[in-house]
Amino acid sequence: MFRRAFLGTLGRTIPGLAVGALLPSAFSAQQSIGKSRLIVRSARPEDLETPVHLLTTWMTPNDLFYVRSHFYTPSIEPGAWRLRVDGEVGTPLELSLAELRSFPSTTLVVTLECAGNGRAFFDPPVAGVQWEKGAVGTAAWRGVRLGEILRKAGVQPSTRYVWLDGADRGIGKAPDFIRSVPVDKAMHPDTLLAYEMNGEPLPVSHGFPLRAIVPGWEGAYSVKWLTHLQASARDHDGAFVQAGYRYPRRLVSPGTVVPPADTEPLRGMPVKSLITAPADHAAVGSDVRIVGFAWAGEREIRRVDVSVDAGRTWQEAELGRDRERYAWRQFEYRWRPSEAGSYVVFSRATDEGGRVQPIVPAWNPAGYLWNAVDRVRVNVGLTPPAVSSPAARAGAIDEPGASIAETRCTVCHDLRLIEQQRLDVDSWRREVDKMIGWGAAVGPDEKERLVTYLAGRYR
Ligand code: HEC
Ligand SMILES: Nc1nc2c(c(=O)[nH]1)N[C@H]1C(S)=C(S)[C@@H](COP(=O)(O)O)O[C@H]1N2
Ligand SMILES: [Mo]
Repeated sequence: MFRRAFLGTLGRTIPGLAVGALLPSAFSAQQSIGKSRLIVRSARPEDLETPVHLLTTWMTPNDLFYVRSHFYTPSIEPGAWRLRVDGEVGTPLELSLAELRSFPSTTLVVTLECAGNGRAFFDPPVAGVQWEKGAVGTAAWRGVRLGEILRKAGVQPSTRYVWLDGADRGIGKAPDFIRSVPVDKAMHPDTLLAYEMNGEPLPVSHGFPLRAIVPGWEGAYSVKWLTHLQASARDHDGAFVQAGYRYPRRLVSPGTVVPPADTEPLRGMPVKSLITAPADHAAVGSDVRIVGFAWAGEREIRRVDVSVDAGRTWQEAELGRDRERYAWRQFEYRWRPSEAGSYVVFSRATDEGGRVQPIVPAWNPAGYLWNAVDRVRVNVGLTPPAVSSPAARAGAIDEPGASIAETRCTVCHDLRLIEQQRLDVDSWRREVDKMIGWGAAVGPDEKERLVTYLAGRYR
């Protein structure tokens, strides 16, 4: 039946007071120890995905929780760390960790999901970390209400947004990661400044010593390594507010380049479900537990339906007892197949507002909010043919092109960030231009050769 994790046994202890003394490299090495079962989309910066078959409990242990960091993980000395609160406030504040911990605390179980979770499934492919299904997890976050700190600072009625900034800095000339939360959501009693995750101090990868938790909204609102809150009468004008985390206002043809003016910021999250067992291509017997999770941002899950015949008929799954407003709900459907064969199993969630998962999610240029009806193929009493791994990518391996990529493109990050993309020439040219803008030293004579090489090799 449904299994629940015990708070006390989750994750690993992070020696919060000692970490500040370590060098940044030692830091990341220490972090990856506990995360060894995750899929490395990039080691530097750290983008780690949870294999979905490991999501067996309602609460995700810290060492299995996905990590999404745009830039290098900052090293913070907790004794010297302060949170600045200023802008449209009567009394600017500078709070130490001890001062923050002296406010009344609140604990909420919240599912956090990256807006780009499922990006790998969009067609045509889009640039970005190629997350499959596991950039999502659920934890108990303990901290102080953001609204309480803002009130303490005497937040002014002129405030319409609260800007959140963390200690990480853009690599090269890449812009700083700053996010802007509309004041109603910032003042909502469920929006937290969290210093604990599943009963432990925040792990470094998850934002030690303090992060925002903006429940029911895509993960990028939950800014890690917080150092600065600024109340403002206007929205922030940085790239992570005006260009990133935005969605086309209208349905666009796949492949369209959409100017920022035709987009709006992502706010809540769509309805979604995920089958965690059986695994895709698993061999199963005659009594199968089909289990997974369903979530819908700020909304509750009303039901989950499962199909074991590729969508011809649907049966309602049982929902787990563990429930919290912003947390996913486990589902289970007991299936007793009577005939051997290869079956396609679907899960489809419906939320309290009647929203249902689509078969085909809307394509969008950044590959956000993938929420298709989930599916796995399973084999009942058959020995399936070995699934051949995708053929090595075709395309000329142009040696000079490869050496340009080696020398120019791995200065700031893992080559994996490049190898996982599947882009055409125009999309690769846009990526290379973006990287040149951020400081990649690609000579004018090198650029087209590099673009041709990348588009031939990684498409
Ligand atoms: C000055 C530092 C720097 C250099 C040099 C650099 N990149 Fe990047 N690149 C970044 C950063 C920072 C990210 C991660 C951004 C994020 O996660 O939001 C990134 C991410 C990427 C991604 C993932 C998609 C995306 O846009 O986030 C691709 C693809 C990529 N780089 C390609 C390249 C190529 C090709 C080169 C060589 C021409 C290159 N990079 C050189 C800084 C750099
Ligand atoms: N300072 C900072 N906060 C950040 C990020 C970041 O790169 N820098 N990534 C955001 C994104 S895109 C997501 S999905 C979540 C991921 O949180 P996690 O790494 O704890 O899973 O953190 C958000 N907070
Ligand atoms: Mo994200």
